[in-house]
Amino acid sequence: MTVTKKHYRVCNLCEAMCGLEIEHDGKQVISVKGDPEDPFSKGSLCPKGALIHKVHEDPDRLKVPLLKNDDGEWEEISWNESFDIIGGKINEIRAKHGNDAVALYLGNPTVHNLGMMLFSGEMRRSLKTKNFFSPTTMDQLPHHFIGYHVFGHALNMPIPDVDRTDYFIMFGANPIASNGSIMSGCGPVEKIKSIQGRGGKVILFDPRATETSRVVDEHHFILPGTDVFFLLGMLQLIQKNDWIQLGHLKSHVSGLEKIKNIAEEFTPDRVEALTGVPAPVLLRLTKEYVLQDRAVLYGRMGMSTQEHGGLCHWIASVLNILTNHFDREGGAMFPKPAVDVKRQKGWRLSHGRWHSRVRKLPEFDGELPVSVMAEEMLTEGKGQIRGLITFAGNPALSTPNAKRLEEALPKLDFMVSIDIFMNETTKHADIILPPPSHLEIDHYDLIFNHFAVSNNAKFSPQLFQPKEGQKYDWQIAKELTKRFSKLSKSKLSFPFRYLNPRQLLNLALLTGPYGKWSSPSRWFNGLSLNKVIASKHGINFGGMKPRVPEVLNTKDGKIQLAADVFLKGLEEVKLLLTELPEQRTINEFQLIGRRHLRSNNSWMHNVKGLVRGKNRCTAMMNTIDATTLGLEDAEIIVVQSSTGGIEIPVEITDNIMSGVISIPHGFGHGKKGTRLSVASDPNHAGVSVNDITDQNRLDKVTGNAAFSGQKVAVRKLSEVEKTP
Ligand SMILES: Nc1nc2c(c(=O)[nH]1)N[C@H]1C(S)=C(S)[C@@H](COP(=O)(O)OP(=O)(O)OC[C@H]3O[C@@H](n4cnc5c(=O)[nH]c(N)nc54)[C@H](O)[C@@H]3O)O[C@H]1N2
Ligand SMILES: Nc1nc2c(c(=O)[nH]1)N[C@H]1C(S)=C(S)[C@@H](COP(=O)(O)OP(=O)(O)OC[C@H]3O[C@@H](n4cnc5c(=O)[nH]c(N)nc54)[C@H](O)[C@@H]3O)O[C@H]1N2
Ligand code: SF4
Ligand SMILES: [Mo]
Repeated sequence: MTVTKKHYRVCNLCEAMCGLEIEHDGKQVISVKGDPEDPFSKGSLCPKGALIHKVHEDPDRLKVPLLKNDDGEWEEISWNESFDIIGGKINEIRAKHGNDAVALYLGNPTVHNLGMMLFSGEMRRSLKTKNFFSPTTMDQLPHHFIGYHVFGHALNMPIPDVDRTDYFIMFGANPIASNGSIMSGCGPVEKIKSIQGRGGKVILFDPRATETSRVVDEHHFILPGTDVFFLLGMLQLIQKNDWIQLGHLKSHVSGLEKIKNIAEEFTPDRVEALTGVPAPVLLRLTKEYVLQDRAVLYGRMGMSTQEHGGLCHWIASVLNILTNHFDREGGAMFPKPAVDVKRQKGWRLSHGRWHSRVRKLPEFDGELPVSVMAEEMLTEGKGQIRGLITFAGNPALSTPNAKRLEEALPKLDFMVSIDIFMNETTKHADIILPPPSHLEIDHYDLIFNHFAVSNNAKFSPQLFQPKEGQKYDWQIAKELTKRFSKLSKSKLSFPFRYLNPRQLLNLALLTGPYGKWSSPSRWFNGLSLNKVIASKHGINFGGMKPRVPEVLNTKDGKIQLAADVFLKGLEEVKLLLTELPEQRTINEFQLIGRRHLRSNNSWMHNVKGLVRGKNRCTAMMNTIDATTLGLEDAEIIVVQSSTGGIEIPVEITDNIMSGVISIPHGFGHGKKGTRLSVASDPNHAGVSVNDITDQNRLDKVTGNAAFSGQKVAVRKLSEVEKTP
């Protein structure tokens, strides 16, 4: 008779951090449910978490290192041999061409993995390269930017207190599909319903009527890339009517005078013309927001990855601060995580210490915009990237104009990928090193607890043993670091040389804000790893508490309302507005993205249970536009941009603004050479929208990729085929 057991852990597939209750027999998973006793997630779960074991069981998942031989065929090799080859090849490139000739891309799952979070930084340091990249620069860079320039540290990112707010305005976020981003908290539907249940209101601005628009109180269409004008319109009304109330922040802000008249030209009528949002809506919402005691403005991907992403996040924070909706319950607040990465790492923060070689774009916190990666490989000269390490990333599908990167990857002298699959990126590597699955590792969320709507600590022990001899992500990073360090004449930092992830985590918890060693009064009841492990379902320390001024790391210890980078950026935008808008032709559209609850960026389409049903890789288009173009539903269209074209079925709907089309990212699995079963599934392989996104479209202030609002031309495939 098989004995079934229960295992408790945190799902590390997205930012929500749902507690899982996994029933298993020691070898196989029997069921995955939401853990009702997890004090943070209270039983919530999504289809991805419910199928987390299908990634573990996926026959396509790699388990042994693979080397591409001279004939281009894959051979199994031993772990030690692969570490030595990689060390040799990478150091050879560095010795011959300099440290910058090797680039490192740390992909999205890095931040969802304890071992990688701890050890990838060591590897980064050992490489001493200026060519470091991650999805930060096509994602949340504006959040870090205001963290740094306004509050003094890139991780000082204000989080909306959704559990206690009564008035929640969202720009460009779709939490019902994404489960919340830079707002970790499970169960978005329940959260929205409970705001409504206490008499509150939720408002959403999005060019598409999304899954989230269906549960909020008000959804307003807004033209892509114009959110900043709406926010400036709110600021104009607040300043003109003298609705400013700084509350307890009065003695903690600087720059109030400098921002006094910055929004005066953004009158409601002008804002309506720029954004498509009726002037009365701006007037009413601004008043409601100001009058509500507990209100908050929040923006996510749609507001971050657009040409004015940095300015949007700046003005949104300025608004929350000026209206007494900041550092107070129900407003935007700073979490206090049990492991404070800021304190532990003593991060050196910077902006503009060096610039990319070709386009001269500045680094931020040691990393360059991912949009320059391909050109740094393809442009000859000193400092050209000739070697690449990708760790948990699929940039051949994820990055702007990834087609160009696909051209560049085969030309590299050497490439290594640390990944669980042979996919569109890793197939280009010379060596692939596969770490264990998500159920075979210990986990603690070091990063997303910094964005959590209430403070928590939960440890997830390893459930299953990996294949014998298989190395964990952190061991791979450590082995490679040792080899790269030889050339750099550096060493692993002291604790990383001797301690494993559990020991490092224990140290961080003990010395963290709730830790046993944080003060003598906590000596008997403070936090340690043992205490967290014993709690099984996790410990919740309650909601966010006011943290200003203690949390601020700025030079004068105050909130910087008027940092120069933003003031300058705003002046440039105002200049652009003096140019006459171009007339739109019927074929011209603005492109926006899309996420779906049952997929996860570029890598979970291989789970059959998630991709069941109709093809989700479609171009959504408004019924009126489709009629004008004579299109029928599911007809193939050609979407052409400045960088290329893709063929994709159109999905005709009323749920999108006229003049806008929406295409999801992360598809394009049909490309040859992968070992993914989805590659041969014509219904779900899809096409890659990043074959047509333009790497030159950036948020000027931050350097973040500007996916939203890119101009594209749409034609019927049959018409394009007719044209010689
Ligand atoms: N057009 C467009 N492009 C976008 C976006 C968009 O909205 N529109 N979104 C952007 C955003 S926000 C992000 S975050 C990026 C994501 O882009 P990437 O950083 O490329 O991340 P993923 O696409 O999630 O790919 C993750 C990779 O990690 C592997 N992996 C999964 N788990 C592990 C693990 O535990 N260890 C290791 N070693 N590997 C693992 C997977 O097999 C996969 O290859 O895409 C960006 N690209
Ligand atoms: N199921 C699932 N969950 C995920 C992911 C996933 O791939 N699948 N990815 C994870 C990652 S890496 C991230 S970064 C988060 C992202 O989390 P979210 O930001 O919540 O998710 P998105 O679906 O990207 O939502 C962006 C919304 O912005 C809208 N939008 C586009 N352009 C504009 C604009 O100019 N203005 C306004 N106001 N809106 C605009 C889009 O229509 C879209 O609905 O999700 C995470 N969670
Ligand atoms: S919402 Fe995110 S954390 Fe929760 S189960 Fe789904 S993928 Fe996992
Ligand atoms: Mo992301």
